[in-house]
This record gives sequence, C-alpha cells and structure tokens, in this order.
Amino acid sequence: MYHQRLPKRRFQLVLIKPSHYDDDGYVIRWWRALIPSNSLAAVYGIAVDCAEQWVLGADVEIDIVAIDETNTRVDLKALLAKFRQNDNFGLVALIGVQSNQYPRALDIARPFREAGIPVAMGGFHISGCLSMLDGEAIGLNACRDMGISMFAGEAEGRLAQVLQDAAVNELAPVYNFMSDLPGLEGTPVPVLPKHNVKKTLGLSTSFDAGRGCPYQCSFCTIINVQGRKSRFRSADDIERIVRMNWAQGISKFFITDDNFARNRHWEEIFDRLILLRERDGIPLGLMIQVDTLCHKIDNFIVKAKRAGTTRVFIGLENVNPDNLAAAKKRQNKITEYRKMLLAWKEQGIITMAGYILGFPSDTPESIRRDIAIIQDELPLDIVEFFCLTPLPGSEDHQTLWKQGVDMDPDLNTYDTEHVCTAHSRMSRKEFEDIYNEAWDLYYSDKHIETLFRRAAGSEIPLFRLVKILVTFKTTVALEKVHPLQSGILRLKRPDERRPGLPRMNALLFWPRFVGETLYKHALLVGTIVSLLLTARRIGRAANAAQYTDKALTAVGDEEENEFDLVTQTSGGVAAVAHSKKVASLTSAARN
Ligand code: B12
Ligand code: SF4
Repeated sequence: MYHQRLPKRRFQLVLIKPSHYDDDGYVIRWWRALIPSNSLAAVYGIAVDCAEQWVLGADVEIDIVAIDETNTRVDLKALLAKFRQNDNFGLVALIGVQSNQYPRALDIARPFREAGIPVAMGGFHISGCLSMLDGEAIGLNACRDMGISMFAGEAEGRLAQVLQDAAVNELAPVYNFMSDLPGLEGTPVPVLPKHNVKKTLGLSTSFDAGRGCPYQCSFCTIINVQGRKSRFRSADDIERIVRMNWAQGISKFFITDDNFARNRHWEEIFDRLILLRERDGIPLGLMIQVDTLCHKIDNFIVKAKRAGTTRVFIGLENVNPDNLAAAKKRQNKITEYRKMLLAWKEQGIITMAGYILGFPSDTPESIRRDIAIIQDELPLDIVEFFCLTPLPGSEDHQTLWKQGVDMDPDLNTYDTEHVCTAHSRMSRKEFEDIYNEAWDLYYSDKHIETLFRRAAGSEIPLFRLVKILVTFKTTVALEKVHPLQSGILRLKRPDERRPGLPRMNALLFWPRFVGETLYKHALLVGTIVSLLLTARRIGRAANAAQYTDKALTAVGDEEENEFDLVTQTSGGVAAVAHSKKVASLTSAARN
C-alpha cells in the first residue's frame, strides 16, 4: 500500500538565558563562563520531553536551541533568518530572567517581536513580582506593551500548553501558576547537551534536587517564588540525571538547591550518589549549598564527602546576630558557625560562604571589624560578598515598595553588587566603597597565606584552592563583576551596548578592547604565578600538615571569652548567653 508522508513542519524553539549589562553598558559575556545555568537546563529538559511527546501534533517537529548569553552571543540576525525560513513558526523563550536581567531580556525580545515572532518570558523577576506586588510593578507593563507573554511559576507540566498556544500564535498575556507549584518527582530532569556544557569551565553542569525553603529570611525571594514547602526529586531522578550526563562524559555537578540540607530526600540521594561513585566508578565532583545548622544532621557531612562533594557553599550571611535578627535569619547561630565549619574542614571540603553587607547595624568600621574576625576566627576558605538588596519578590522589597521608599528605577542594578536603596548608617558612596574594599581586605596576600596554611593542615589540595582563589581575588577588581557571574576571557562587541548609550566607533573600540584584555591578562598571570609560588612554598614547608591556629582549634568552653566573634557585638554576647541557657536546660532535662 502507498503511504503518503505527512508534511513535517518544524517549530523553532529558541531558549535564551539572558545576561545583563555591565557598568559601561556592555553585555556581560565570556569565552567560558564559570557556572552553568540551571534554569536553562531545567527548561531544556522539559522542552526535549515536549518534543518527544509530539505535543504539537504528529506532523510537527520541535527544533530546540539553548543559548546561555553569559557564554554565547545571541546572534539576532542569524536567529531571525532561521525563523524567517520557517515562516516565523516558533517561540523565543526568555529563560530564568532575574530582575537584573529583565532590561536585557526586553532588549533581546524587541527585534523578535518587531518581526512578529512569539516571545514568552519566565523566571524570578516575573514570578517574584506577580507573587508580591500589584501585577504591574515593576516594569511588567513593558511586556504587555511589547506583546511578550509572561510566565509565572514553574514549567514542569505547563510548557506544552505554552508551546501549543505559540504554535497558533495565541499566547496568553500572562500564565500564572504561582498558586499551583508542581511536584518534581518523576518530571523531566534538567539537562543540557554537551556542546552547551563545554562552554562552562571544567565541563561542569547543574541540577536542582529540590525547591523551596522552610525559613523566612526577609531579603529572600526564593520562599515567595518557590514556596516554603520543600519539593523534591527522587533518588531515581537524580540517578537519571547523573547517567544522562555521564553518557556525555560529564560528572561534575553544582546541586543548586538553596539548602540541600533541608531536602528531605538528602540521605537517599547521597546514598545513591555514593553507589554511583563507589560501585560504578563515576568520578562525581559536587558542589552543594547548605545552611549553618547542617552539621547537626547525623551523617550529613560524612555522606556529602563520600558522594563526591568537594566544595560547600554556606549561607552564613553575617557574623553579627543583631543583623541576622533584623533579617529574620534567626536560624543562623553564630555559636554554631565554628562547629559547622570545622566539621567540613575535617572532611577536607572547601568551605565557601555568602556574606551580606549593608544590614541595618553595618557601618564601614563594623564591616572591617567583622571581616577581621572572620579571618582570625572562622575556618572559612572563600567568602563571597554581596550588597543587601531589596530584590523584587522579597519581603524587604515589598515593604519598601508599599512605603514608597526610593529604590533605583534601573532593574539592571539589582544584582546584589550595586547599592539600590539608601542605608541608614552609610552614604551610598560609603556603602559602594566598603563593598569593594571588603574583597581586598579578605583576599589580602597575608590572609591568602593563612588560607593555604589552613588548607595544608586540613588535607585540602592546595592547587584546588589556587584555582578558586584566582577568581575570587581578581574578578571584582579587574572585571568589575561578581565572581558568580564571571568567566574566562571577557568578550564584548560595540553592537551589544545598552540601547540609549552611544555606540563606540569600531576603529576605537577594538584597539581599546585588545589593550584592556592584554592588560587584565598580564595582571591575572601575575596573580596566578604568585598564588602558585605561595602555595608551593607553604605546601613544602616542614610540618605543613600540622598547622593550626585560632580558627582551627576545636570548639570548647574557653572560647566564649576569647573569641571576638562572640564578644564584640551586643548580639554576640546575648547569643552565647542563650546557647548556654539552652545547653543547661537540655542537660537538666536529660538528668
Ligand atoms: C543556581 C543559581 C545561580 C547560578 C546559576 C544561574 C541559574 N539561574 O541557573 C549562578 C551561580 C550562575 C547564579 C548567579 C547569579 N544569581 Co543566582 N541563583 C541560583 C539559584 C540558587 C537557583 C536557580 C535555579 O536553578 N532555580 C531552579 C530553576 C529551575 O528555577 P527558575 O529559574 O525559576 O526556572 C523555572 C521557572 O521560573 C520557569 N521558567 C523560567 N524561565 C522560563 C521561561 C519560560 C518561557 C517559561 C514558560 C517558564 C520559565 O520554569 C523553570 C523550571 O520550572 C537561584 C535561587 C532559586 N532557588 O531559584 C538564585 C537566583 C536566581 N540568583 C539570583 C541572583 C541575584 C544572581 C546573581 C545576580 C548574583 C551575582 N551577583 O552574581 C548572578 C547572576 C548571573 C547569572 N548569569 O544568572 C537571585 C535573583 C533574584 C531576582 N529577583 O532577580 C536568585 C533568585 C537568588 C536570590 N538571591 O534571591 N545563580
Ligand atoms: S535566604 Fe536561604 S535560608 Fe533564608 S529563606 Fe531564603 S533560601 Fe531559605
């Protein structure tokens, strides 16, 4: 019998994770980015599933392209031509758009909308604003004006509907699933093709094993977007992610859960990863994010190590309990910080902490004092500084917005590296200066020597630490961006300047760019050589493995009077008194 072949139409699905503009108005883009985008991987995984399910009908193929703008140029001309060849049959999906990326996302969308191509946008800005504000703030009407469809909530189980609406050119102005967040178990898992992953350093990729957090920090957007009830993937899901990636030769993962220690499946997941590593020989390398009480969970740290964790990111945020209380981050107990950090050190795992500057009690002097305390008394390797920012979607932002307090109208600056609103005890200039100074203070040559000594005393490979320190010591000073959005070899083009800013003549732009690049790389090479020489000297010193200091000493009763950590702030003294009271009550209850 003669079968007539159904004509296949090809739906073009272009997933773009936008970057944002630097202080000179150029798109932040690198030859290789430092960290992969999990938002892109998550939506890509769901899109592949939609294509495999033929959600647009048996005669429609879905061609999927994923572009992370931090490591790949969005070639507008080529993309528009591709759409034209397919009668504009497709969708541009702007993925995981944060507030600081919202202006850039609109600029990317503009030429597509002008060509009549459907565009949809999702991510924290839209979800956060729709969850906490009035449905129009902030800047959301720009989407309505341009005919960009806004998606709030999560794409699992919902992307097919968006694709179907785009295919008939009938995207809804808003899809709002904020009150119906999906379960994650058994849903398509985050994954990216190897050619995408290759564009991040060290061939590493990411996945989220869960979403949501039970705590209530007032600066946090996550709880208002992903909810306070934690949702999880299963150990089977995680094994699937690892095997799919390992089939492409990828075995290094950033588990992006904000707080993996609060993932109720953590143990099952670690046990499965331990099997994959120890039984099946998959050389897993993991970075995880946890809270400051994770060491209290039996076996958590030991199993993290066996599962392949080499770096842990801890939401330390601050060492001043008055500041932590003001941000409703009461679960962070400074009296536990040293116990927790020493527990990670004992396993030879590199500790990285997020540290927020600009809480109400902060002044430049108090920040300098606190950094010195951290250096002397906490066994931390890497500290990442952030400016306290009223991020749209957070309670802090909502409060200021309701009170009509002045906040920077340019969303591009809401990247936690810029000062977006007034501080009661620091002028804007003082706040900006102390943010920059904080990096220099912490990553001073003297303290870097101490970090190497502590690493040698904790069996952390010094070369591993050098690789991380290069980024954290140099990025803010040389590239003027946060290390979390950094990479290797900054790329720029004159035509990628923010609309409204003058475009530099190419004959001036390119020689300046080459000169800048050579200058920055000369400084970078100097820093790398100096770090390597220091690491070698310290690693080879007699008794390097026996090194100890105040930060590395075991936690005991005597510390309470000897550590500035607990004596220099009024909150610190109260925290010790409170922890003593709890200890005596629990021991009385036990007796
Ligand atoms: C991992 C992570 C990173 C990684 C990777 C980035 C990434 N997005 O994957 C790194 C370290 C690079 C990073 C950097 C930064 N990050 Co970050 N990051 C996270 C974190 C912890 C997890 C992101 C994630 O994977 N979430 C899970 C994914 C699946 O959720 P999602 O992005 O919302 O996507 C879902 C839905 O929104 C929807 N969706 C998304 N897009 C679209 C599009 C369409 C069309 C549709 C239909 C659906 C849809 O479907 C997805 C799947 O369900 C979040 C906090 C969090 N819990 O999400 C912060 C977070 C996103 N980061 C934040 C910030 C501020 C930054 C930095 C600016 C910090 C800095 N100064 O360096 C930089 C920006 C650099 C960059 N290029 O993104 C903020 C953003 C807040 C805001 N309102 O804008 C967050 C929310 C944390 C916080 N402090 O509140 N980050
Ligand atoms: S800042 Fe971290 S611990 Fe606090 S609510 Fe947000 S995710 Fe949870």
